[in-house]
Amino acid sequence: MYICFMRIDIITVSPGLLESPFNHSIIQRAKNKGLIDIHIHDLREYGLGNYRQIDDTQFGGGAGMVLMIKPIATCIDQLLSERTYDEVIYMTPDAKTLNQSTCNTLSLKENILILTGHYKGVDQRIRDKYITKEISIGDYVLTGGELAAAVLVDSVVRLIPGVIGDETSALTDSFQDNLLSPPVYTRPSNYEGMKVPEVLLSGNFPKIEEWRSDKAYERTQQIRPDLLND
Ligand code: 6GU
Repeated sequence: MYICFMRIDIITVSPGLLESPFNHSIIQRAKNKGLIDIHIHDLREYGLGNYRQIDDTQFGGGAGMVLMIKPIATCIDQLLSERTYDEVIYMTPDAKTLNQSTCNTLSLKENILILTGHYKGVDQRIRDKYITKEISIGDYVLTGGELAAAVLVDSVVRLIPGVIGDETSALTDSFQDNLLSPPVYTRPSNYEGMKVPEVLLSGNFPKIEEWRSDKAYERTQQIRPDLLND
């Protein structure tokens, strides 16, 4: 039995965007196994007045709506009154980029709260008061933080023991050693004259390891030389 258990709460204005990623494949299986527990909170339910208002125009002028303090604060305060969170994360393009090292660290946490933004983002005071970590998933802009949150959750959850079938596979991923993965092959060993490298068929495992490590280094040198300098 695995003793590991992680609870993830996500605050969003578009719960529907998170349905599919968390209800299929490996993440769903992790939920069914009781390894993780994901709770989605619809910010609209904390909206103000009859129209359940959650956003407003920004002070100082400019296009785009900003998510207001009150609905988010009410939602976060309620969650904080129920349990302690190891991290309160805000998904936003104006943050440090997610990498494997951050995923590894987060996979060891028990309770994580994720806030996703929309429109122009959230009132800065929410970030100042509640957020312990801000994460972007890359140097491009998405319509909202939901898909980024799905990426974050997927990359973290798969590292929890028991989530992926093959215990060692998460540790031999690309990036775990700052190297890209070497090429992989399966049957047939000869496809229309395109042959699998001989060494992989040799059964000589030290040689195979050496070949893989050489190829990983070669590939990294070619495609992501920046990783070798980190
Ligand atoms: Cl976390 N949010 C949005 N809206 N766009 C992004 C992002 C996050 N990361 C990269 N682009």
